[in-house]
Amino acid sequence: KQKMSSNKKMTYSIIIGLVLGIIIGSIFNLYYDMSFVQIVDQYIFTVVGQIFLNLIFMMVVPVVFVSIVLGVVNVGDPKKLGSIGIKTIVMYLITTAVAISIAMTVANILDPGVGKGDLLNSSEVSEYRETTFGGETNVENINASTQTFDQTLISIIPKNIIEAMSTTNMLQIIAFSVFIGIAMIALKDKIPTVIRLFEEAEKVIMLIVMSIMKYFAAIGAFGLVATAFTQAGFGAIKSLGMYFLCVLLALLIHFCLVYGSMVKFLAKKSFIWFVKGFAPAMTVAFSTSSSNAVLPISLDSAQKNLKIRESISSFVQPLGATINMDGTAIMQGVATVFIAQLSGIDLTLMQMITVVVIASIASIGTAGVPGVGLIMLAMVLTTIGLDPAAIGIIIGIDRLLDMTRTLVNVTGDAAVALVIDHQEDLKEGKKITATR
Ligand code: DAS
Repeated sequence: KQKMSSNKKMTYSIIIGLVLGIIIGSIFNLYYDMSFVQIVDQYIFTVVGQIFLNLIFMMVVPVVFVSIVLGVVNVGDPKKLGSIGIKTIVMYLITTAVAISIAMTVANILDPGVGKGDLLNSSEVSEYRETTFGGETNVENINASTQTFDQTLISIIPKNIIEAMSTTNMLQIIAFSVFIGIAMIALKDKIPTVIRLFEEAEKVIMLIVMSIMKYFAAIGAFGLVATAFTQAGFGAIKSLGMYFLCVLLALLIHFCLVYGSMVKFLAKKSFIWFVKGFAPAMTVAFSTSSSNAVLPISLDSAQKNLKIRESISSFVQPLGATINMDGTAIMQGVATVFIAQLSGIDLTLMQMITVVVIASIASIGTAGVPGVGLIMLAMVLTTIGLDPAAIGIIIGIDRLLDMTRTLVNVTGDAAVALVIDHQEDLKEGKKITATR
């Protein structure tokens, strides 16, 4: 009997951990007022989940730094790197704009917010206005919490790389790694030891990542999901059922339609093969709700299972973890229409186009950490004159939606990497196999 690959075993064990976490978390949510439930949640679920999260966050900066330097060195030519970079960013912006358009279309058809205007008077809205905006929601303090486009551009170049690494400022770490990689290309023959050092460092780092996955991922995923469902549960979803469904439906349509077509028609691969190959990363993205945290596993799944060149995967995916968030854009598209409907406002086409542009640009500046999508949503809402305090209504179930949209965020990065890798195959005239 063919020995099940350790990769598959790990994925199945994570999925079992997730399912158990959802079931037990939902049951515990029904008895949340019992001190036993709160003790288990605080001292078992949360501890186990946070240890796992910290373990993989611990590896993010080393993985991103070493793999991008090596990725750039392997591309070998700054001009080619430039063309890969441009192609990547263009595809990221297009898929994000398509994602928001799908989201707003779904929301305009299903009308999740029509007739629910009373939600705007709920206590969550006033609480959110108090805690997040200090009482009044004016544009100044929104922009203070989110970078404008020019600030995002300037802040790509780090003033201090140690500070960039200590704050996991992904765009700055990527920029620094690219500079190092380009310098190493220029000095290639003179620095064989440094190149060997990076190659061996990557082996050490990836062994740690895969060991964390092998021994901790299942229990960690269980803990993270169990605590999320214990605390959020399905109670909050009741009055927001249509909103919740709209986001999930839009995510599913985008995942199958857009990524399905990219994989099938642009990368000439089977979509099922793609989903199976990237499943380990999807399960960890779902558990951690953080594109950054899942990066090491995303790179490993893309390179080992999807056979994407390291030089492409290790450049395209870290970039995508930060600037490409289709899932987040989908939540923002649905939430904007939902909140407009709560306020009895029919968005004009111009306003919708503004949302598409703003949310696409806003997604460039956001780091891939839990809950960041809501912060950007405040800026999108303000830009089209909606009250950002209304976010208080959807924050209760956002943790559950964050899991699904982060899964879509990282899958979108892998789909783009697969397409660009296929284009490299064509350039090198490599034999095209339907599925590897
Ligand atoms: N959790 C974010 C991510 O890591 C997405 C979001 O908050 O919308 O991609």
